[in-house]
Amino acid sequence: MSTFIVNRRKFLTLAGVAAATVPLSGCDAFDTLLYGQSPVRNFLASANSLTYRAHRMLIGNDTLVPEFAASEIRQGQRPNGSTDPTDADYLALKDTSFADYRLTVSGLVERPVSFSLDELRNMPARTQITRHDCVEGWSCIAKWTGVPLAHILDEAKVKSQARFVVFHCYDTMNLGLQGAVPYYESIDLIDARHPQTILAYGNNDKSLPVANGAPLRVRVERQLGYKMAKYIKGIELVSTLAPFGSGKGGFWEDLGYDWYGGI
Ligand SMILES: Nc1nc2c(c(=O)[nH]1)N[C@H]1C(S)=C(S)[C@@H](COP(=O)(O)O)O[C@H]1N2
Ligand SMILES: [Mo]
Repeated sequence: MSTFIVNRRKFLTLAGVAAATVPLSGCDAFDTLLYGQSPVRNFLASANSLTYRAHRMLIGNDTLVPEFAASEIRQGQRPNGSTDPTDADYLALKDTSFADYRLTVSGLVERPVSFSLDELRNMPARTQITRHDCVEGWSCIAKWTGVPLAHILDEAKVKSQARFVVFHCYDTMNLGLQGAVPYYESIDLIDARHPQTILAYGNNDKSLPVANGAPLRVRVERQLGYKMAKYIKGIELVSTLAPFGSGKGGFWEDLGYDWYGGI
């Protein structure tokens, strides 16, 4: 379990404290803002869906983000969030260099499947040098190699009712009184099928380091860093995000971030 550094942003400190103290403190300003039906919360929610719709209208579904030259990579990908999960199932896989790893594909698919790392590496691959933008205010240019998520979705044959891809991760985050909750994320099928959306097993010409999400992490290049789940255990095709976490579509979304982190 990775210790959740609650002070990563003032906003999140407040979210974390609110989450842990709701039953004790009743309702303070931040509880209301983040968890209640406040006008501010509703406005933020509608701004999120407005951003989503504006993006989807203004930017073509397959519009690519800029890619960079190798000379523009100045450093290794800066690790952030969980960087060394200590969850037992993850440690067991790491012990054998992920030889027994299998990516599972489940949910609304005709053909539930799972793939070993070798199988993933033998699929059509894409390499791209892109810029990662974290909400904390830093960016990093790095090279990523992986299999297009669209290819995996085609292998599994997505059912027509599916609307989102949920990424289940190995690492759990310690949220104080709430206990350990697994990191998870979700994207819609437009981002999932975008040509630059890959399940990456390579970073800067090496296999993906543990600090950056080994053995497999997603790159969703038109979104902010927190959308790009690391330590992926499996992906699930779903029609609603309600059953997962607190129902907002991701670990950080459940703490108040926008589900649509479009950039
Ligand atoms: N499973 C998992 N995925 C995660 C995180 C995490 O803590 N756990 N942190 C997110 C955040 S906020 C960022 S900025 C990126 C960091 O990726 P990096 O370590 O390769 O820079 O991973 C994202 N995906
Ligand atoms: Mo981030």
